[in-house]
Amino acid sequence: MKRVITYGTFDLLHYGHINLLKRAKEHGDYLIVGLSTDEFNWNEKGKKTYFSFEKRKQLLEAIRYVDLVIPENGWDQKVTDIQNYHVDTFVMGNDWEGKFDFLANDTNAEVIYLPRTPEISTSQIKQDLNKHTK
Ligand code: C2G
Repeated sequence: MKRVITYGTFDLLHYGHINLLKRAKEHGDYLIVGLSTDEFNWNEKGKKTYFSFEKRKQLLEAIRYVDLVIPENGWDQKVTDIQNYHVDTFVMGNDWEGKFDFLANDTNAEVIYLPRTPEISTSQIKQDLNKHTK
């Protein structure tokens, strides 16, 4: 069984995320998602999520491509996650291009960056919603 892992906040969940998860799953048979906790988002990414970790986890677990959701508590857990979950392939959107190449040296995992879905982002959604409200 080929195991794939990816990480993110996934808030607000949109089709760009789904496109990423779909393509990540195509690289194996089992997809693990490291979901950023509320504390990690706030303390490390400066992001206040709209949905709590539990709600974002519920959403991700409902996606057909996702097999397991684990908490992402910090930047430094990827090596141990890859080892503990016997991951073969690490996937991220190419806005992270190059940032995680070290994982290929520190683990046996292949590192793959996939093109983002260009026209959609959570900030774009928020901007559009603000425009359309009176
Ligand atoms: N993504 C995408 N297309 C978009 C938006 C996002 O392909 N239009 C991808 C991102 O490239 C990322 C994943 O969807 O691979 C999750 O995006 P975010 O929730 O924004 O993740 P991020 O905050 O970048 O956190 O340790 C890694 C971090 O947790 C990644």
